[in-house]
Amino acid sequence: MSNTDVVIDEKIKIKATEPKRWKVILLNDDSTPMEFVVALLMEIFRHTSDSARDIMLQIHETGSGVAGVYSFEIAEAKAVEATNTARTNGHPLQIKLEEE
Ligand code: TYC
Repeated sequence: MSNTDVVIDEKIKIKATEPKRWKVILLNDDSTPMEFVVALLMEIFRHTSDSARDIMLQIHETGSGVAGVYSFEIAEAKAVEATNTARTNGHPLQIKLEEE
């Protein structure tokens, strides 16, 4: 081996883990309109109309649902964008992030 070859330490290789993923969770409330939540899930979280409707109904019936799973930075940006859109339209929609 020449003195310019790179040796990857096996211990470092094993310790390198996948980056953590974060769930963006929408919570139910009594006044955010169903159609607004469906539109938000389609526009910000890139769902189809069918999957957006399914998730919205799950939130409505169980209290919460996962809009998507992302790196922390993307999850935070989408949560902020969705919250701002909700507030701009006068809706109380609550969103939280949870580690997967
Ligand atoms: N429960 C709301 C209604 O009956 C609909 C709703 C769904 C609100 C999902 C928030 O994250 C939510 N209009």
